[in-house]
Amino acid sequence: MLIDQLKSRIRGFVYLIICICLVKTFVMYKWANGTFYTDAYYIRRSEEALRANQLLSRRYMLSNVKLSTNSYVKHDTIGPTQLGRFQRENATLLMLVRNEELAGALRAMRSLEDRFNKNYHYDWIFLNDVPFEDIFIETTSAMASGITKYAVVPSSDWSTPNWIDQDLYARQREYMTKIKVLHGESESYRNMCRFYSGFFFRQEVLDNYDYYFRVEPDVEYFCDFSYDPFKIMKEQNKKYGFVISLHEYEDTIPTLWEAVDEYIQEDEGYDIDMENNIFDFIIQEDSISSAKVFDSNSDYNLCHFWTNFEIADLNFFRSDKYLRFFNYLDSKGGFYYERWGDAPIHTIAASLFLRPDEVIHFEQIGYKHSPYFACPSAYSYRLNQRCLCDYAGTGNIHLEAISCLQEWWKWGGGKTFMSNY
Ligand SMILES: Nc1nc2c(ncn2[C@@H]2O[C@H](COP(=O)(O)OP(=O)(O)O)[C@@H](O)[C@H]2O)c(=O)[nH]1
Ligand SMILES: [Mg+2]
Repeated sequence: MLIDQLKSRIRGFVYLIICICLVKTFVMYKWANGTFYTDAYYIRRSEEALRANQLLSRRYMLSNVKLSTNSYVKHDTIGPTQLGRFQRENATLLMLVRNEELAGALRAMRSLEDRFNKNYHYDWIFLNDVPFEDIFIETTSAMASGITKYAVVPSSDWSTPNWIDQDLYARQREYMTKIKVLHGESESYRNMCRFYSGFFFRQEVLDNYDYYFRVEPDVEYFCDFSYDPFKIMKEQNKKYGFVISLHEYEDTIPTLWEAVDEYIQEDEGYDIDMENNIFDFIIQEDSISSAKVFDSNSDYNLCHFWTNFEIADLNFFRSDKYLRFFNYLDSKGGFYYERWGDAPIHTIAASLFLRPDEVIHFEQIGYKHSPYFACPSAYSYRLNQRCLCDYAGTGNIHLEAISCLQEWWKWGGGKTFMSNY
């Protein structure tokens, strides 16, 4: 009897040991395979991680909007409530483009759609000097979240006027090629620059719009937009908006300033209000730092807004002031005999006819047009808006001597801080 009891105890003990060993093996196996943790454990850990990173979380930051300490844009115009999905201004996205640039056009569209337009569905307008191919129309329409429109530029807006001396024009192109001016030989590039200087805003397809946003193939927008730039333009009565400003190659505009100077004299203050305009931003006198690196042979310091990004009030370009100015410059033939770009033309016009507060530097928009880019300087903003740019990387225009942002801060619209509002 006693022996039976003893046997049963020993058996029980052995079973217990076996059970302990089995559990231990199971636990060690799970541990070794990383499957030991339970769902509850993971949930707890992720909650901890979430709490620890709340300061960096997008939702948290958006609900406590403080985008940048350096913003020009008023605090109350930014934020999720302003992403009012379908509230649009009377505006369009605009791309002048060639059929063969389709891939780059789609890349640029995708970037702008993902970062901005998917929330607004602004129309896209495509212009070309020849008809668009079906594949172009089909694929860009598919990429757009808004309506797409396509128009061919009339040849009268895209050709040398009959008063241009063709022999002189040919000799000048040859000369510009010889001295290695970028696009020095190109006739189409000159047509494009003249078109963007004096004709794009007169295209019928743009007639019913007030604002436009110029887009070029292969550009990239680095950050989620934190506001609708068209809304800012409208609410703050801005006529012209830029992201990058830099110095122009003087070889492309050797006599431009001479013509501008003549125009200013002839105007005698009729259109140009020297007391209130932004003239100081573009003149050499008293220019600071970087301008000295890019010394100019005229009073023009060569600063211009880089017009491959441009958001503007079309009515500024449609105005008699602007048209008079353009016609005067056009009559000099410099778009063809030299290679005047639309960027210095737009910039000089804005500096002559607008007040500093009518031009806005969109410093929150991350943007790249090779070889330069602009990347918002505030780290918190870059996190918040999921920016894909390397602020310290090569090509950040604001870290390069060629930039004119310092001139803009000092002589143009200045630098306004959020705390100033
Ligand atoms: N349809 C058309 N578009 C052009 C032509 N030349 C330039 N463009 C467009 O005009 C814009 C500026 O031209 P681009 O070559 O990018 O000049 P860059 O930015 O100064 O190097 C881009 O949107 C081009 O697609 C042309 O001959 N025909
Ligand atoms: Mg370009």
